[in-house]
Amino acid sequence: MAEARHFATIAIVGIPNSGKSTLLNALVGEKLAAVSQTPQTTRSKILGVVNRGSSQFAFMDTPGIHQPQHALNQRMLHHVEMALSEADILLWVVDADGFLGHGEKELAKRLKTATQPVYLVLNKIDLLSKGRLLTKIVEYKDLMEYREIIPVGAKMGQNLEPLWAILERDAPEGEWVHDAETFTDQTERAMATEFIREKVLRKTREEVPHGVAVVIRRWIETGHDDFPEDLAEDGAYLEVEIIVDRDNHRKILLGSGGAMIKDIRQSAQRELKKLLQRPVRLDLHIKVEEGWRDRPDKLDQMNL
Ligand SMILES: Nc1nc2c(ncn2[C@@H]2O[C@H](COP(=O)(O)OP(=O)(O)OP(=O)(O)O)[C@@H](O)[C@H]2O)c(=O)[nH]1
Ligand SMILES: [Mg+2]
Repeated sequence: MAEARHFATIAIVGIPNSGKSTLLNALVGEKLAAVSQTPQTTRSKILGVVNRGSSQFAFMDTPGIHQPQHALNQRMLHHVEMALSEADILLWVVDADGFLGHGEKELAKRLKTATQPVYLVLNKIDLLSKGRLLTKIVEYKDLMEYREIIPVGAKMGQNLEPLWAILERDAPEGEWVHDAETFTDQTERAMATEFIREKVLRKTREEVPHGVAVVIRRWIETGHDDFPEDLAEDGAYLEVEIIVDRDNHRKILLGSGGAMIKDIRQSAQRELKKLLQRPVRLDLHIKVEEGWRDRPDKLDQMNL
């Protein structure tokens, strides 16, 4: 008789910057989600599928939970709620090197009301000693009950095997939902958009990253009238708008003599070449759209 199949939907939740997207990428073994040190990097729900033996795991990376200040943030939190309601297993990712603050305490209150088991993932173990890690475990144990507590270092892929072993042990019996080749629900276009925004976030600070959105206006392949003559035939030419909230943010993004936007363009182009595995030419335009984060029509257009 064939071995029984197992299937689990797993929500990856936590406050901003704890390393949720880094963990998703590490578990899937592909870069699916943008990663940066700016809180609120992830704005939607990102699926990553992994098959191991008889088990299929559907991980959902989610935006970091925070106080919503704009319609955009409310939509971000809606993605988290969706993931929390769909999942069989909740992975609560915390920055073990960080301070256990108000955000974590509020989240613990929310997770206590969940019907699913909560697995505490203490991330960034590369940054702290064994002694401090033990102190952290004690602090978090005070907040609520966990099915398991698993220390990992998502960035360097440390200690992921024990996490896999636990997930394989606990995945409920059930048919696979995704076919064996599927590893994400993200289109190349969606990933390209996110990776361009990631480059902007990595190079800007404070208020600028939060007010930035990226929209691919045109994606042109060979044969089109506007396809650049000097681009290799298998290349892709992308006309991209970087939307900012204020005119002074536009100036910051441009940088002196256009140095900043040039830098962003070059690093985004490199990243997209890796993603698409062919030559890419990016054309970036900065556009000011004041208050876009509170405009439902804009958010709809951006699939947020
Ligand atoms: N040292 C170290 N840094 C890590 C580790 N995991 C993630 N980081 C860093 O933490 C920062 C935040 O990582 P993300 O994966 O973007 O965090 P996130 O939880 O998805 O953040 P939001 O999308 O904003 O909610 C990045 O600078 C990562 O490189 C880790 O294991 N060790
Ligand atoms: Mg993220």
